[in-house]
Amino acid sequence: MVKRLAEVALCQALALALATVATAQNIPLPPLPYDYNALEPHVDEATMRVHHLGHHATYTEKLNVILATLREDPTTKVLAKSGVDALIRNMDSVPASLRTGLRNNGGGFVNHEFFWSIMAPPSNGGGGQPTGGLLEAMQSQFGSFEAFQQAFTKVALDRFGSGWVWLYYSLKSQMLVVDSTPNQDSPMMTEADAAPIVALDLWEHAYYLKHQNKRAAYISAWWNVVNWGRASELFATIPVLKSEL
Ligand code: MN3
Repeated sequence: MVKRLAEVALCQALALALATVATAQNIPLPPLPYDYNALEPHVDEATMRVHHLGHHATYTEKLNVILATLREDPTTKVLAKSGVDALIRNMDSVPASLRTGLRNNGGGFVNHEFFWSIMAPPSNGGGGQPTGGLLEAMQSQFGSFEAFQQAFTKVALDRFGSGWVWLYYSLKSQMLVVDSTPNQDSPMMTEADAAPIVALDLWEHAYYLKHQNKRAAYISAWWNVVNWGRASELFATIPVLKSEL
């Protein structure tokens, strides 16, 4: 009996140790770079809380299950270490059985982390317009910043159902691109060296509490919190990316 109890205790200790190792390897939910109410009144606190603690947390949890599955197999173990961005940019490297899960949950993980990073409170850099090279590229390609905003808004309104609208730089065509993707897809999934500059979540969970079905009102409010300083910095790093190709 004593021996049996010792065995049970040992098993429990081993299970706990294994669970601790697995948990230690888990990617945590990336924190918001500001308070939940920081984007008020343009993006409301209730939406930010459920969006981050509900939706983004769920994508993160499900991504961790996929990464744990990759780690279990010696032939795919190395992939789990390559970083989520690298996996998204190279979906074909992942076993077909895990690809849909990675597309949805890896996409959801990186898209939301990026989305939080390109917003800022109006009192701390949100709104206005870009500067430097990004503004010049917009003027050259779209005619003006306002014309870019109109093009971006149109693509956002035309996306049927859930998805994202993006401004990204295509290293392949050496141009800024405005386009939308369905679900949690990213331009990086179809163009491995696409460099996202800004993105807007078009899922109803991103605006329904405040704007109900009025996507146009959500987009219009969102311009007040776009972190153009960050977007301009991202654009400025592109020549560095180019030289690394
Ligand atoms: Mn979302």
